[in-house]
Amino acid sequence: MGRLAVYPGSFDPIHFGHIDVIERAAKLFDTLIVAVFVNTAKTPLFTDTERLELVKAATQHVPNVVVERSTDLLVRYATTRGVDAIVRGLRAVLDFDYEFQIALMNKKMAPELETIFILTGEKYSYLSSTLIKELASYGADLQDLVPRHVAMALHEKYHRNRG
Ligand code: COD
Repeated sequence: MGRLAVYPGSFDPIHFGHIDVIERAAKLFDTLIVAVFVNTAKTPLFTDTERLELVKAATQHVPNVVVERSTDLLVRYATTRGVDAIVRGLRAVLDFDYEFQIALMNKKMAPELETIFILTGEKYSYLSSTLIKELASYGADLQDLVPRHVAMALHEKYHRNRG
């Protein structure tokens, strides 16, 4: 069946930093599932259906990527799907504490499941969905940060009722 990995996230919305991790992780596995999950610590701007569609459109150029959505616990989802590894991206030291904590908790719950960290592409290290949403709310130019369809979806969310 080949090696299967899952790259889980909120993807609210997906940006070039995520896409870079996806393209690189897809080279390491036979199939990479990009899974849109619920992060209970965050209130999303986009619904899960919207996030799923934005991720699908942003990854259609990578042939061995499939996009799914789940409201389950990550390790339960991964175990049910027969996943070999969880892929996470690391931007900076700032990400490390959070990622380390999640990885250890997941390891405790499913010891056979490995977490693999992919370092951010240098030119994307400053990118975060949070920052992008803030910029979008001010109508800033997003062309170096997100694909065009994501920029349009952001514009629609923040500026629908204004001229
Ligand atoms: N460069 C590289 N990587 C990046 C960049 C960038 N510029 N920006 C973000 N990333 C990485 C993040 O570090 C992360 O690894 C991944 O991309 C996705 O990021 P986000 O922000 O979209 O997703 P998160 O961190 O909100 O995802 C958290 C989950 C949804 C995976 C988590 O909450 C989860 O597993 N939820 C399911 C329920 C569950 O199992 N909870 C228990 C967890 S112990």
